[in-house]
Amino acid sequence: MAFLRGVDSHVVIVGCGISGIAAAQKLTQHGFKHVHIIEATGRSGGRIKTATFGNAIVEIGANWIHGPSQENPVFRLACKYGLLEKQAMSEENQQLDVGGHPPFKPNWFSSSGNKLGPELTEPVTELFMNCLMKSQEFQEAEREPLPSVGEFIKREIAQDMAGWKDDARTRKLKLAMMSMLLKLECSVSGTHTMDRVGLGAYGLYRTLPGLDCTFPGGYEGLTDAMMKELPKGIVSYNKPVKCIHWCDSYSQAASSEKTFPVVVECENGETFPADHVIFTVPLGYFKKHYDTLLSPPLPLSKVHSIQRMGFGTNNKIFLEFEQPFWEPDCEVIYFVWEDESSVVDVVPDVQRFWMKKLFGFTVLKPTERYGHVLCGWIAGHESEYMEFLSEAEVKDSITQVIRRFTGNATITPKRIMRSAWYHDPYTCGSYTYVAVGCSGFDIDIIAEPLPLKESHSKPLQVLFAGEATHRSFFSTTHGALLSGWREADRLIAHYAPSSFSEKHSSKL
Ligand code: 6YU
Repeated sequence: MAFLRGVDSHVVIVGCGISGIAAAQKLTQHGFKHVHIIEATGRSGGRIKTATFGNAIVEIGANWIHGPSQENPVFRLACKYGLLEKQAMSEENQQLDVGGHPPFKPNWFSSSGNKLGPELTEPVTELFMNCLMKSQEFQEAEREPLPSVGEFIKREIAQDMAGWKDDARTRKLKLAMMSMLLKLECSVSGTHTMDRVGLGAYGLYRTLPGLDCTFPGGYEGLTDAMMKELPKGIVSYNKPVKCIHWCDSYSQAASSEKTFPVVVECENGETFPADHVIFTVPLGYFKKHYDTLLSPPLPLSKVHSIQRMGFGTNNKIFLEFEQPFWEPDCEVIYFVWEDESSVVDVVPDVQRFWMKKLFGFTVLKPTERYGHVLCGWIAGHESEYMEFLSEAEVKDSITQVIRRFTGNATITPKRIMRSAWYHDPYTCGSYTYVAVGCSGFDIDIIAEPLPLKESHSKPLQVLFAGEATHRSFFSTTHGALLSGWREADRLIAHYAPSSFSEKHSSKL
């Protein structure tokens, strides 16, 4: 039988986000001739999604390059395509190491309409950041003292409080500030509450040096530039995949010249035969559809890891104003609810008080480019509930909150727009976190190709990429990109002469 050379094999990639595009890029550059991407929606980019808001360009999905320095492939590509500003590419910017928390200049407001000064906010922030850093230290430890990051931080704060000399009012206010910082972490981790984020595995996520930067022309410029390097017509759009039939389970016409081990079936009945499929759908979508997406079904080990891993919601609310109510150098605005006198990151009555989960806003800079535009951040079930409301209802609630916190009853946003990632049918949330009870092995198991190693069937039929499959950069664009390259490399290595000779040496 003639040896099927890699370049002649048929590869179908499901999903045209950055991981799918990256896999296609690497395979086509390597000479693979039959690579095809099938995408459920009418566009490329997935969770990299840029939109216009008035005269401004805003990001509905990914916002920053986290850690823009040489080890970050998104940064390298963005530089190659000329998509970044000089300052972001400077050596100085690349060398700054801020451990994933850029030191944005804050303005703090409280629910009684007061501004909070640095004498109060700085020690609270410092204590909170110390607790957060300590939370990352248990990855190598034999045991974790508590199951979740949320419980650990709350315990650390309670222990520190024993030494506080403040009066009762200040003490209460400090705890309310801690609650706000915990809600901020819910947005960072993309979770409903930090009580769901596993303490033992929290240190798995690796930050890179470089002060986070944005794309002045929009993040989508990156995926657009990558798409331009792919052969024309490589993507079939508006074709949601219904099922991947692997293990020769789909009967193919006897007249076909060649039979394929895998057949990708779309919702519209169309089928795409393949030697290999690279599956890149978001973990949120996978959690919802894993029982019907593959036939034969996924092995139980994979199902359990998919169920165990976390995938939550983090949404943005953009607001435009005639005039700023923040200081000119302000980069982030924090809202502290003074009635939260114990450290909490969930809202008891979501329908009435969902807006209390919004920790605050980042200020879109520079003003000459954006005007006076804020981006509000809200995570969790409160964020999912917000998606059910009309934009007018969201605008009304947020306007009331801003008026209360600033003490200015006339402030009215000109324009509003919000994301709705939970109800996006092909994402079902925002990004991955390592939940309580999970470890890096769950990520490895999700990433393991089918058939599993112990099986004797033809290898590498279904491969898995996407941000959720990257052990240290899950939840990021660079994690997604690297996962796409990883799976392309796996196929390339599979057909490489050395692996060919190794596999066949016993027969020679
Ligand atoms: C980053 C950032 N950022 C904010 C918000 C979001 C995300 N991320 P894709 O989903 O792109 O592609 C899959 C495709 O599959 C898609 O096109 C689907 O339509 C398609 N599909 C699905 N089902 C299908 C079917 N049945 N058939 C066919 N096709 C199908 N990342 O680097 N910087 O600032 C942010 C942010 C609101 C929603 C982000 C950020 C995450 C990235 O956007 C995301 O990882 C990648 O784009 C995913 O690419 P992909 O190809 O895998 O999937 C300590 C510790 C804590 C750990 N966390 C640290 C925090 C870091 C995360 N950061 C944050 C947040 C922001 C602000």
